[in-house]
Amino acid sequence: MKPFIVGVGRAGCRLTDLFLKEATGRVHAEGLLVDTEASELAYFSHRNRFLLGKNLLDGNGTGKNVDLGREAMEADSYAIVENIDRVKSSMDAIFVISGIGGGTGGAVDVLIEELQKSYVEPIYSIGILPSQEDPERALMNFAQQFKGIVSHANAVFPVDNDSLKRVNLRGSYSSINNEIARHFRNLFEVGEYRSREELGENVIGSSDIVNTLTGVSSIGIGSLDVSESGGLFGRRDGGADKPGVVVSLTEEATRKMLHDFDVKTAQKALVAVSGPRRYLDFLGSIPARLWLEKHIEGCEVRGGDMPSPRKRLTEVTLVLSGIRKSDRIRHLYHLGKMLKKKGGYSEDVTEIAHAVPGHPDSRFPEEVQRGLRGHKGTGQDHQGERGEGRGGGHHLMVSRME
Ligand SMILES: Nc1nc2c(ncn2[C@@H]2O[C@H](COP(=O)(O)OP(=O)(O)OP(=O)(O)O)[C@@H](O)[C@H]2O)c(=O)[nH]1
Ligand SMILES: [Mg+2]
Repeated sequence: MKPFIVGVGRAGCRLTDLFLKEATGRVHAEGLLVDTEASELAYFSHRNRFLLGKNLLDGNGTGKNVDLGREAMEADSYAIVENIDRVKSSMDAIFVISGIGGGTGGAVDVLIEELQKSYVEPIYSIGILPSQEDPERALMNFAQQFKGIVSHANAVFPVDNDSLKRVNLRGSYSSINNEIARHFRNLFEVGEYRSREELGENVIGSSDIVNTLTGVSSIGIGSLDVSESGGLFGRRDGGADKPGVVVSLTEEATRKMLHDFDVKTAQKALVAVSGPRRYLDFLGSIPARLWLEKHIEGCEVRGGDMPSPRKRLTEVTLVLSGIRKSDRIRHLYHLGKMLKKKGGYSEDVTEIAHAVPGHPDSRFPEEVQRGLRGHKGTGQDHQGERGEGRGGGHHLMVSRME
């Protein structure tokens, strides 16, 4: 798939820069960096940069104020379209990447709406969820903006910094970004073939991705290093058969998604099995597809094989889409709404520390704290009402977040 990537705000620009700098191998990414802060933009050498809200904010950023971010976006979103037209060659989809808790990154709903008017290609959002280490303002921005982003985009990939970080958030940004890039690179490789030897038995292309993606979505990877001693059969399952390994890697992928949600509530799936050809026998992705059909509610499961002669890994890249239930997102959303109702917010780090789950003086009810820690829910409450908007039924989860 040929993506055009628009990075908005600090998180969005850093991630997009990664994709553009390392657009090697099968992936051909083009993109544009957009920020309200001139000093942040100056950090990148990439020439496709756009200073958002120049007249309104004078290059000084929004100070985490998403209403200002939206105002700047309303004034400039058409100029962003003109910039995209100037630099793009061919693309299958546009990916807008941003931190939803940011004053700038949270304002992407306005941009996505404009992009929908200007392009026939689908518009996807990769949205960083607020972390327990972010200021309260990030949660409030998230609660204000998430629904709008989901309703305007063809699909949204929430990414949970808290589940990807190592020790503390600030020290982990770069490793988290590499991890996010690794997942989306595997997705962008789908349908990009440089030679006959990269064509699998079951071929999938970017139209399969487009037909799969709807509503809240996620990606996970299960991988096995086949260059290690023992190879495919030696390490994981003793004498297991190849279909068994593909199934166990698929299962692993469901446990390593970019945010935590109830896997069985997904409506659609796409699975790509890649690796050295000798490890992709004629069944390829078929066992993964059969396994997924049994483990998710929906029955639309697509799959294909992508032989990669140069890869050391056999990988199962799994996309789940039309997700109906994520306790994690629901808790973040409620927490943000609650803070907003309480009125005002605090930038004082000692106050914020008290809001951190587990802190003895934490001001949040136990139920909310559990959500912040990223615990799985009780598994009750699977029923949702039908949501409005693009894509129809897959907005269930969001429509319940009142
Ligand atoms: N994964 C990841 N997250 C980041 C990175 N930088 C910031 N974030 C997170 O993204 C969210 C938004 O922060 P920023 O990107 O700094 O905000 P912004 O979009 O520039 O908006 P402003 O408030 O106007 O500065 C927060 O939840 C941050 O923790 C990054 O490099 N990687
Ligand atoms: Mg910023």
